[in-house]
Amino acid sequence: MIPAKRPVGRPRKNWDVKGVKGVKGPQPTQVRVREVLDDQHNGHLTATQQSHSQLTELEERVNDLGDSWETESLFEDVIDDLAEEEFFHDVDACTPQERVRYRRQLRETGPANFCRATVESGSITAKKLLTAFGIRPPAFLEGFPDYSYFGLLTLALTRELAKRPKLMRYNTIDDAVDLLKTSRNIVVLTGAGISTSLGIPDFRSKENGLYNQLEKLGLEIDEPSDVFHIDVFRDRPNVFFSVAKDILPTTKVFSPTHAFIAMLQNQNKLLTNYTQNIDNIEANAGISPEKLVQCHGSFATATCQKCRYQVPGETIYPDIKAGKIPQCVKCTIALKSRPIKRKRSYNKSSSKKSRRSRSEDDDDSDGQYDIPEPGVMKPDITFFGEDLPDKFSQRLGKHDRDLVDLIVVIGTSLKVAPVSEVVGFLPAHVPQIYISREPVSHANFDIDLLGDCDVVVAELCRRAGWDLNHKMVQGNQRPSIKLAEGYQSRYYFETVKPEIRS
Ligand code: CNA
Repeated sequence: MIPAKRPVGRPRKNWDVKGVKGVKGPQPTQVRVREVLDDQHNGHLTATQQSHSQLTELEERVNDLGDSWETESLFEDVIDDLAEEEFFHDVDACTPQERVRYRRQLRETGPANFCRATVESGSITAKKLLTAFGIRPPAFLEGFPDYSYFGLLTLALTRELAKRPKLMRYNTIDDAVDLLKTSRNIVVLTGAGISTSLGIPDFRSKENGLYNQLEKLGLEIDEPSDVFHIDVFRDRPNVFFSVAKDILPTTKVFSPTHAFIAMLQNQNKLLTNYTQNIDNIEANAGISPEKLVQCHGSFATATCQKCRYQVPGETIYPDIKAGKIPQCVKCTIALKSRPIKRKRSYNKSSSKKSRRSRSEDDDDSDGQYDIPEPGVMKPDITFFGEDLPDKFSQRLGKHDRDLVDLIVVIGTSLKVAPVSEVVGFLPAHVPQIYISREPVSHANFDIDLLGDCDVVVAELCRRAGWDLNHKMVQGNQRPSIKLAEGYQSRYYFETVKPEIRS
């Protein structure tokens, strides 16, 4: 069965609990972690005995790494908020070189030997070692003894080992270019970042991302992703329609990155473009429907949530642009011919309706008459909590897995499952290139090309001798490129304005 779309690392929530906007301070899990640690701290063991028994426990835990992923539940809920693929300057952190060394040592020696050689030998604290794996020591553990960090460290090691190991023979930009030139079956996995240069905001970019904008709208939601959750849509479609106009595709243009993918297709190198985007801009660039999997559907069509009547997406664009909830025309016509019935009298027991049944109810609950309402038209995009189209898992598992010879991931934070799991699902020996503004901490790519994807793909094409003919790419464009400190396969690209010759 295809798993439903969900934000990575977030458990399904109880939607009946209403969130409080902008809640700050320790979350329930963090408070629980602190309680557990307080209990341990105030217990009968002396600090030395405690530390010794905890070290043995750490060794046991790491020997057990395969099973611990599911069971380290206390820290599991907080680890996503602590994991950042950047260096910490405000805490005692490992240097970039130490990070690379520790990560390699973990893979080469195995987790038990690794713990013996590091925390157990006293050469480094668990607190500092966390930073080698991109985990910021959490504020709620501050002041506790070092063994308090063991649970988190175990999870950090588990996460690291669960990642696909990097292929050490691919490191440079020219390696990336050679891979593009020699590969015949490229899987390109794209996200919202490939459309931001066209003015369509992504979700998570700090300044312009949609999630950042939501705070200003004052919506009653727990988390920004709730705007796109099917349960919230069924209950309060206005939440989605209050932001839908911002991601509505209104343009027939496409970005240089879309043009790059179309170019790979025209060179018979594109196996499949898995896009998480719903803007359908791939069509504008000429990417063929046979080569395209719109993992999260698109605005191209819309369906009535009551009678399942489907219309071309553009039919409901005027309502979306006006911030209105589009209603089904078929239901409207059918309902006009139905007689209006008088309601049953109020009955306490029948007032306890489920959330679901309330949302589908026809009743005008304030009035005396049963006034039926037409269904809400939902664009056929996959909301959180909904299954992905069958084509996603069928093409991936039954077709692409055996054929793919290069994976290129562009403009996605890889924070939405199950698409985020594609890179781990495809064979680990197939080279992987990541192109986006920021690195990710939960996957290991062979080469990271960081910066504006339009700039990166233009440079790759220039080096490959391919003509990426697009008006947003200047012929004499040359980015400035820097190797990231401590890495041999991570590059930062910065746009350099082309020289204007008089
Ligand atoms: P995301 O989590 O917002 O990640 C986007 C990533 O792209 C971030 O890491 C950005 O740093 C990066 N990025 C942004 N602009 C650029 C750029 N110009 N060059 C390089 N990198 C850039 O979005 P994801 O796609 O990872 O998440 C999947 C969601 C987003 C899907 O469910 C989509 O439906 C949804 N979405 C789609 C669109 C669209 O169709 N255009 C827009 C907004 C959201």
